[in-house]
Amino acid sequence: MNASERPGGALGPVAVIIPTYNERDNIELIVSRVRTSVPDADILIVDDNSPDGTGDIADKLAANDQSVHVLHRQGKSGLGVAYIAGFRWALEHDYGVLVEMDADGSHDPADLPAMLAALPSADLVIGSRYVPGGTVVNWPKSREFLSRGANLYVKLMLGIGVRDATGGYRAYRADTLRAIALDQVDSQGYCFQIDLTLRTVEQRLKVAEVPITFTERARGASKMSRSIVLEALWRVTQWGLSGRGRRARRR
Ligand SMILES: Nc1nc2c(ncn2[C@@H]2O[C@H](COP(=O)(O)OP(=O)(O)O)[C@@H](O)[C@H]2O)c(=O)[nH]1
Ligand SMILES: [Mg+2]
Repeated sequence: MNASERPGGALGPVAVIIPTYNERDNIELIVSRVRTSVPDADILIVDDNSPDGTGDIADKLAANDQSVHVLHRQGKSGLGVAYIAGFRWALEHDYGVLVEMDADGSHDPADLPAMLAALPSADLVIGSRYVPGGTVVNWPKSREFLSRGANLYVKLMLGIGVRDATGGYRAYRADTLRAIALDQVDSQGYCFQIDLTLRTVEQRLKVAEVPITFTERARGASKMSRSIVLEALWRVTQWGLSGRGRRARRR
C-alpha cells in the first residue's frame, strides 16, 4: 500500500488516542470498532490507573494486537493531561495524524474515514454535532442545552466561528500540535477542546467541521462534573475579555 492510500494519506500514519477512566465495559468494543473502520490506524489507550481494571484489559488487547498501545498514568488527573501525554507519545513515535476519540462509544469510528479524508485540506478536523448533517442521539434536553449554550458562549466571547468547539472527536495534523505550544496548555474537560481550537485559530491554521452522529454512552458513567463546566465558563470569559479569539481573527 502506498502512502496516499493509507488513512492519513500523505500526512503519514494515524494514531487514534483514547483516554480512559473506568471504561471496563467499553474499551474492548471501541478498540475493535476502530480496527474495523480504520484498519491501518494504530490505537493508543491512555489510562489513568482506572480502579475498575480498564488498564489491565487494555494491556491484554495490546498483547494480542501490535497496533494497540497503552500508556499507563499514575492516577486520574483529567482529560487534558491525559491527551497531552498521548499527543507527546504519538509525536515522538512519528505519527502524522493524531485522533482524539472517547472510549464510551459516543464517537462512532465509522465517521472517522470521512474526517481523515478532510484533513489534507485542513489543519484540524472536528467531528461536529452542530453543522448540517450532525446529530446528537439519546442526550437529555438539559445536556444538549448545556452543550449548545457552551458553544454559543464561545462564539460570543471568542468569535472563532467554529460550531462545535467543545467537541472531543477530532483529527489533528502532527504539525498543528507542534505549532500550538502544548506545554502551555493546562485546561481540562471541555475547556481543553476549546483551548486547542482557539490555539489552532490563533496560529491561523484551518479548522474544518465534518458532521457526525454523537450517541450518548450506553454503559459506564460520565465523568462530566460541575467543576468541568465552571472551568470552561471561567476560562472562556477570561480569554474573551482579554480579546484572544477576536484578535486572532483580525490578524
Ligand atoms: N485518562 C483519562 N480519561 C478520562 C478522564 N476523564 C474522562 N476521561 C475519558 O474521556 C472520555 C470522555 O469522558 P466522558 O465521561 O464520557 O465525558 P462526557 O462524554 O462529556 O460525558 C471517556 O473515554 C473517559 O473515560 C481522565 O481524567 N483521565
Ligand atoms: Mg461520554
